[in-house]
Order: sequence, then structure tokens, then C-alpha cells
Amino acid sequence: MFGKVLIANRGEIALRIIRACRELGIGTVAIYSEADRNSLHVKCADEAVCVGPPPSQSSYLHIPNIITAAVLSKADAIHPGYGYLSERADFAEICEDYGLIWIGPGAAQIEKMGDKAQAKAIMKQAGVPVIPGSDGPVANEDQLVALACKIGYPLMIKAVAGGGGKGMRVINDEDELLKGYRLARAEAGAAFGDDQVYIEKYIANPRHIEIQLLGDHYGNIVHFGERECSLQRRHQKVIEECPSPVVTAALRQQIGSAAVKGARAVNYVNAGTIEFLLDQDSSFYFLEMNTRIQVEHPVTEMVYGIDLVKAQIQIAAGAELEYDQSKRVPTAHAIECRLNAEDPDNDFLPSPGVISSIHIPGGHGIRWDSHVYQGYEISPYYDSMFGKLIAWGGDREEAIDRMLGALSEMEIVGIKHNISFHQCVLNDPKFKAGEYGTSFLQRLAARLAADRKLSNTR
Ligand code: MV4
Repeated sequence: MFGKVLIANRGEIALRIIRACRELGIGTVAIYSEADRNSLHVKCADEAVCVGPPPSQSSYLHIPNIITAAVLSKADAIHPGYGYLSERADFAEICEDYGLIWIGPGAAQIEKMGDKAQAKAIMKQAGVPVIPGSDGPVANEDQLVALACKIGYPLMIKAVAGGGGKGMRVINDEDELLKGYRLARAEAGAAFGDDQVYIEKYIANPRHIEIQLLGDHYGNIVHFGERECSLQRRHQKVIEECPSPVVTAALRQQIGSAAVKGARAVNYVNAGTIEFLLDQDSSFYFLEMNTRIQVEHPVTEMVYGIDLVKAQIQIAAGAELEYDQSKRVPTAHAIECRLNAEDPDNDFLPSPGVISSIHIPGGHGIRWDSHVYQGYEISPYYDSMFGKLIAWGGDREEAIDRMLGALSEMEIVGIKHNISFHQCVLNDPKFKAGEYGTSFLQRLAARLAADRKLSNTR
């Protein structure tokens, strides 16, 4: 096992990784920016190194400073968490060049799955269902017109270097095609430095389902069921559930096997997720593979009784997976609410500032993953998410009731937050019935804004 791990991240995930290391008897090195001196991940780590000024580009994304911190502190391994450098193949490779073990998949896997068109081609080749569309990037405008004619409308243009909703565009008819294509290429070129795009059939209001995977260095790959991630606003997830209210045991087996097959095709190692779009008729299609631990990993942990971050570290240190796929069935339910410092009454505008007082709920089946405390300042430099509230129950109804109880207990003074928005969602009859897709939150937010306008003019 490692003697020391450097955590190349901040906030709640840095703390989550420190806690896993502590349980494994591993020393921890935190890195922090000048804005994060008083952060809990700095206080809780055995050692901490300042890697630069507040902007992420100069600190949490500054590879030379982070490598220097790891080498000087004599760390054996680096855990990148999520976001920041977690899906940078070049960083994974540099770590290995400096003799630091990368707690994640190999640079080759990160690179292959980072190219969204290549990832899709690999999955198709492996027999994983993909959305009908161009095989790879569109070569020219003549090919575009011919392909669009075959696929039909509406269709979607996606950037090869995109992902997570960036660089996407819906095309409703032939009239919009060429103009949309040229715009999409220009946007992709400006945003990613790569203007290649591919096209596929548009699937309206699907569900976003993702399969949690673990692979070891001996070719064992297993899955831990799905997470339901359809509740997103502007491509940011807000609430996640495990299991999905619409995935049956039979469908789970099908999607899970497809995901394992896909991961095998790239010899996947460590924790990863394959995202699928689930259509109204239960057909499912590969969307993207995430080669990192994800924000919403706790719902899977609560339902399947596994510590995914510990497993990541153990796998990187050479442990062999000993899980029996057939024995793992979800017999509980977990829901996660992401708490953001933002104003739901003002288009979710970020609301940084000092938390002057906070009451954290507790009790059976409640988990709070966060780096904040009374007096903590939420910095305008970083993401507005300041904590994740997770409720576990024997079934979905119990998990929802516990979450509603915890949300009503929670009290945060000093910043605006989205607790009331979570309460709106959890009390919505359609949510309670499990009947929602990826358009649900956008519509709910629009309805709430309209109601507010009406009551203001009265
Ligand atoms: C799609 C789609 C419909 N049809 N692709 C959004 C994130 C990126 N990973 C892919 N996304 C989508 N791709 C086709 N062919 C709809 C979305 C989509 C979406 C997907 C998952 C969760 C939320 C979403 C919100 C809007 C659009």
C-alpha cells in the first residue's frame, strides 16, 4: 500500500479522499490555492502545500506546481478527484514519468474516451448500442448533407472534443443544417481548439442513466448498477438517485453488461462511468464514458455498500477485485441533493460569501459530504457546490421522506442557497411518481419563475 497520497483537488472531494486515505492508514498531502488557506481539506490533511494564487489556471490546474509539490513531499501516488486535471491524459502521463502512481485509468484510456467520436466508434465496434449517426467526424459539407438525409430530423451536431453538454446543437430541419454546421464548427474550434464535429439522431427528453464500473489490473471488470441523473439544469446535475425509478432488474442486467463490455474493449482499470441515454421505449444508447470518480458516487456507495474511493486507491496499489456480479442487487434507495451557493429566485446566480451559521441535519440514513463549516467563506473563484446531502432508505419513498426531513432541518445563514428548489422538486407529484426526463428541471424552473412574476405584479 502507498505511504503517502497527494490529493490534486479541493473542496468536498479532497476531504472525501483524505478520509478514505486515513482509513487505509495512508498519509495525505493537500494542495491549496491562496484562496483556500482556511479550507477544511487543508486542515484535515497531514501536510499541505500552497500551489498558487486563487485562479484555477494558476493553482489547481498548474501541472508544474502540483508535480513539484508531489515530488518534494515524497508522495507515492496522486488522486485527481473530479474536474480539474482528472481527465487530462497528459497529466496522468507526467505523473507516471515522475514515478507517481496515478489513481485512475491509464493515459491511453483517458485519451480514447476524451475524443467523443472515437469513444463512440470503439463502443459501436464492441457491440454497445450507439445513437444512429455519422461514423466519426463529418468530413465535409457534401457528406454532411448526405448523412443528414439518411438520419432524418431533428438531429444533433456534437463537438468531437466536447462532452458534458458543451459544443452541442440541435438541428430541426434541412434549412438549419449548413448554417448550424458552420456555427458549430466555429464554436468548437474556439472552445476546444478542435473544430471537428459529428452528427446523430436527436432523442427528445430522454433519461440520463449511468453505470458505475470498477476494473482492476488483472482484467476483472464489474458494475454497480445505475444512477439516474436526468435532473440537470444547464448540464449541471442537481439531484441523482440510485437505483433509477424506471430501470427494472432485467434492464439493469442489459445496460450493465453493455457497460462492462464497453469497458473491456479499452482494458479499463479503476473507477469509471458509462453514460447512456434511455429512450421512452427503454432502448438505451452509449453517450460518453467518464474516466474519473464522479460527484454523485455516494448514492451508489449507500445502496451497494461499497467505498468507491477506497476501492480506487486499493486498485491503483495493485489489489484484485473480488466481487460476484450476480450477488449484487440494489435492495435500498439513495438520493443526493447538491447544495449550491446560488439564488434560485434570480436565475440561479452564484452567491458566494461567508457562512455565518450552519446547522447540518443528521439521523439514520443521512450523509453530508462537505468541506464547509461555520465562518467558512465560499469563494467566487470556484464552483458554487458547497455540499452534498445524501438520504438513504429501504425504498424510494423512505429516501424521499428522509431527504425532505433533512432539508427542513438544515439551516444556512449568510449566503443564498438552493434548498427551497430541492424541496420543490421532491414535493412535485411527477418526481414522486418517478416520471421525469432531462427536460424536467428546466420546465420546473421556468414555471417557478413565471409564478414569481405573477405574484410580484399582484
Ligand atoms: C443527446 C441528446 C439527445 N439526442 N444526444 C447532453 C450532455 C451530453 N453528454 C450529451 N447530451 C445530450 N445528448 C442525442 N443524440 C440530449 C442530450 C441532453 C442531455 C443528456 C443527458 C442529460 C441532460 C441532457 C440535457 C439536455 C440534452
